[in-house]
Amino acid sequence: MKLCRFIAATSPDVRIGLVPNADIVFDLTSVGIRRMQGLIERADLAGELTRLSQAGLPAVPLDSARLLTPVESQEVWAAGVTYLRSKQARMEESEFSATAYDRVYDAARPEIFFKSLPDKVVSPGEAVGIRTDATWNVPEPELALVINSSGSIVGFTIGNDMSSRDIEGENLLYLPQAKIYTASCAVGPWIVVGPSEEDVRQWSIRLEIRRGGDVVFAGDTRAGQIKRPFSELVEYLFRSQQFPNGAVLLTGAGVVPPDSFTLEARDSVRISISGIGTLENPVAVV
Ligand code: DO4
Ligand code: MG
Repeated sequence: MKLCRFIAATSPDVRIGLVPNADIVFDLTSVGIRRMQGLIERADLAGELTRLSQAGLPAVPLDSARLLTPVESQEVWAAGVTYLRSKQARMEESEFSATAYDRVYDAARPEIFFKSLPDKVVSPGEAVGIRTDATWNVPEPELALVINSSGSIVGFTIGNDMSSRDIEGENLLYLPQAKIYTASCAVGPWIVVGPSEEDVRQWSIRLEIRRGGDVVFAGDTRAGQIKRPFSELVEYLFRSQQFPNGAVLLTGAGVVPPDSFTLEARDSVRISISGIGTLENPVAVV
């Protein structure tokens, strides 16, 4: 079952939707559900969504709905160096920081960093940004965990942790500038509720970058390559920190384009995760 935020063709209001199949979205706003927050906090969320899907609610065709990011009021955080590929790429990118990446991959404490305020998250179809002062920019295709205020994982979505590799590579202390800037984080298209971690680890993650009509990069990995259990990442995120609105945690990138590749304005970034769907965004200079 998939939960989304959307705008219908008939009105500019933001609605909460339930997507039971590839064709339609049930309008939960019709039964007074105007925010996801309350639903996400429910202990019986999957059961409640099943009940709502059988309640005969008004529906609109999915292809007529404009999907918004499912991030409503949660901070977005990100884990790093959770895949061997990420560790290798970053060690190659920076002699200066290589030891730090090598150490954090094996350390008990994971790398976790703040990524975005909810209001700054980019929706499907909106442009993600590349910085004017960066020369080496890449998308990072990441499985995202949707976590409620008690620290329980309630669903999964797709995140793009846009990154400026030349800034990150110059000095690790520049990481916030390489990672946090206008339109540097896209999340969507919806939240998949129900699967277990065991199921999710079977999912494939694909990154495709198009320029003009051509695919200029494509690469794949599996969520099963994430080194740490999801519960470990969430446990560290919630240590000595409260999230009254819940949180979204990107779980790291396992697909990294070759060092010769950098994004250009008007490229299109498509991230597909087999159990979720596709998050697609054009690229713009910000
Ligand atoms: O430490 C650099 C960032 C790591 C990251 O974003 C990732 O591995 O996905
Ligand atoms: Mg990342």
